[in-house]
This record gives sequence, C-alpha cells and structure tokens, in this order.
Amino acid sequence: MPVILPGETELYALTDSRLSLGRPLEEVVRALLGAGIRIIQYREKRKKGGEMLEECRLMRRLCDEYGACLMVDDHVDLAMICRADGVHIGQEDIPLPDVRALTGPGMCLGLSTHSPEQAREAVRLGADYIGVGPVFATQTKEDVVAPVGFEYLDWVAANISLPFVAIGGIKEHNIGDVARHGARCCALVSELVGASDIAAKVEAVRAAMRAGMTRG
Ligand code: TZP
Ligand code: MG
Repeated sequence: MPVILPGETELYALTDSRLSLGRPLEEVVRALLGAGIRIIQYREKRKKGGEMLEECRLMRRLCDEYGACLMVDDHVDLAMICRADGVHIGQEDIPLPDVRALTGPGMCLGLSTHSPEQAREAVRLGADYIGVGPVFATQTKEDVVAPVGFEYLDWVAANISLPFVAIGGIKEHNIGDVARHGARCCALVSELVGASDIAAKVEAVRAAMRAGMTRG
C-alpha cells in the first residue's frame, strides 16, 4: 500500500483512548476509516508496550482493510514491528536521523515543529512531512508548547515545500480558518474520537474545511 503523504486536502485522525467516550479502539477506528479517513495515527501516552503493540497490530489490520495509512506516535519499535507506514516524532523524541537509521528510507517520518527554525531543520534532516502547531490552545496534549497561531502556519504555507499538517485545537468551527491559512491537511484528536457520532462529525468537519478553502 503506498504511503499517503499528507499533501492533499485531508483529515488526519489521531487516537486517544482517554477521549473516546469509553468505546473500544476497534469501534472508534472503524468509524473513522468508514467515514473515509485515510491517515490515522496511533497515539497513546500511558499504556504498556505490550498493549500498545496489540493495538497497533489491530490498527494495521483495519488500515489494510480500508486502504489507509497507519502512523505511530513516538514509538519507532512498535511502528516497525507492526509494519506501520510511518512514525511521527516530536522535538524532544529520538532525533529524526536516528529514527531514520532504524527504519530505512521506506518509512514516512513526520516531525512536529513550532517555529520557522524547526521547520527548516526538519527539511534539512529529511522529514517527509512536518506537523505545524499547536495552532490553537488544546487540553489534549500534556506539556504542550504555547499556541503558534496563524502566523507560523502562514509562514510554513509560504516557505516550506514539504507536506505539512496543522494540529492543535482544530474543530469543526475553526477548521475553515485553518484551511484559509493554507492548511491542506489537518490533524484532529478530541473533535473526532470524542464525537458521539464519529461519521457525522467527520462529514461536518470535512465540509467546513472545504467551505473555508473556497471562502475569500
Ligand atoms: N500535537 C500538538 S497539539 C496536539 C498534538 C498531538 C493535540 C491536539 O489535540 P486536539 O484534541 O485536536 O486539540
Ligand atoms: Mg512525541
């Protein structure tokens, strides 16, 4: 399955069992994939390795079934064992060149960035895409850096040729603005996995993103 790089208009969903209204991972992921999400990241911060591996394997099966791209947050070992399509790392995680040395060239590596300097460095290091954010304040991520607002997003849209993914506090009501500031791929956690009707929420968020892109 070819890796879908977040370069086109796309929603990128991240899992979080603590925000999923008590529903099992399979139910949440099937709802996301059934609604047409084609990039999904396994992101769990407080689980043991064995449980995370089982969950990554489950997500690999589901993503294969729906033809979707599976990314794993932080854990290059889990990503390699479960044959994920890629790994997403942050500024304080194992450095990108070391992750690349383990994965080889075939895996998609995403790197979170919060400033122009970090974006330029991500390009230099050979990231396949960058995360841009947090655009807005969010409760979802612990020890999150201050929101970067639209200023950094505008800068990335104008200056970086790598695919980029806007993230942080993105919701149905503000994704149109994020799209108008140049984001063609937006990553959402609480808005999607925390929705009581995930399929309806994906549809509404997608429509709001499209509307933002066609508005002035
Ligand atoms: N990285 C920057 S903000 C964030 C991550 C993983 C969390 C975004 O979560 P939400 O619920 O979409 O604000
Ligand atoms: Mg990380």
